[in-house]
Amino acid sequence: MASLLLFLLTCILCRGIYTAEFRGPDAADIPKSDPKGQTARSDKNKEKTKLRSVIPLVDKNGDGKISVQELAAWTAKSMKAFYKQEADNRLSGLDTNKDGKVSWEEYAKGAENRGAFTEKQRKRERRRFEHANVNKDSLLSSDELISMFHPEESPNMFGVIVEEFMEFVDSDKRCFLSFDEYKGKTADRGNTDQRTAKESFKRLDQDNDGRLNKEEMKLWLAAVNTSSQAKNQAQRQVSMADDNKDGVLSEMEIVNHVDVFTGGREGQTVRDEL
Ligand SMILES: [Ca+2]
Ligand SMILES: [Ca+2]
Ligand SMILES: [Ca+2]
Ligand SMILES: [Ca+2]
Repeated sequence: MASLLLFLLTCILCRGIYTAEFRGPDAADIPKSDPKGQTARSDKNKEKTKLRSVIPLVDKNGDGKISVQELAAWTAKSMKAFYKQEADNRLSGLDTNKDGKVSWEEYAKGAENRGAFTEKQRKRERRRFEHANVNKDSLLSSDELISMFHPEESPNMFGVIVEEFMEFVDSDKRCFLSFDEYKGKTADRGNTDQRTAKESFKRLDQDNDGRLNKEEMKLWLAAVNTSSQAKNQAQRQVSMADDNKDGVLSEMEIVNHVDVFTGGREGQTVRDEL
C-alpha cells in the first residue's frame, strides 16, 4: 500500500505543483469572487497577466510559440526544483548533528518521531536508504534524499520499489503480477475503470504473457516519473488550447485558455493513463 500511496501522492502532488508553478505563488490568497463577480473577473485578469509573464521563460527558442517540448521541459524543471527544495527542507529537519547529510540513525529517529514506525517499515526504509545512498558513504545528501521520497525519479530505485510493491500486491507469491492483482491496485478507488486498466496493463506487458514480471513493472515506475508526466500533461494542454491546430501555442491561445494552465481538472488523467 505504501508504494501505491506513493503513486497516488505523486500524482496528486504533481497536479498541485504544475498548476501552482504556472499560476504563481500568491494566486491562492486572492478571494474567489464577490457578489458582483468583480473579484472573479480581476482574478482571471491577474492570472492572465501572470501567464503572459511566464511565457517568455517557457519559450526557450524564442520564436514566440510554446511547443509541447518547451512546455514539458518547463513543467519538469519546475517539479524538479520543487523536489530539491523539499529535500533541502527535510534534510535540515533530519540532520541533527548538522553535518549537511542524513545518516540512517538520523533518518530512523525522524521516522520514529513522526510515530508508529513498525519493524516492517524500518526494514523497508532501511532497504530504500541503502539504494538511495549512491556513493555508499552511509550518508544521504540532499540529492540522494530525493530518491527516498520520489523513488520514481531515480532508476537506481526502481528495483527496490518493485520489490516493495510486490510484497503488497503479489497475493499468490509467484513474483509476477496478474491482471487481477494489477486491477485491484489501480481500479480500487474508482479512478480507473476496467477498460483503462486493461489497456495500460497491455502496454506494460511487453512480452504478452498476460502477467507483469519485475522488469515490466519497472516500466510502470518510469511512466510515473516527472518527465513522463510532464510530457503527457504538455501534450494534453497543447491539444486543449491549440485553437488554430498548428501544433504550438501562441500567447493568445494560452491566455484564452487560462483554466487549462492555472488549475482545475488538468492532471486528473495522469493516473488513469498508468
Ligand atoms: Ca518556442
Ligand atoms: Ca547528519
Ligand atoms: Ca509479461
Ligand atoms: Ca496554435
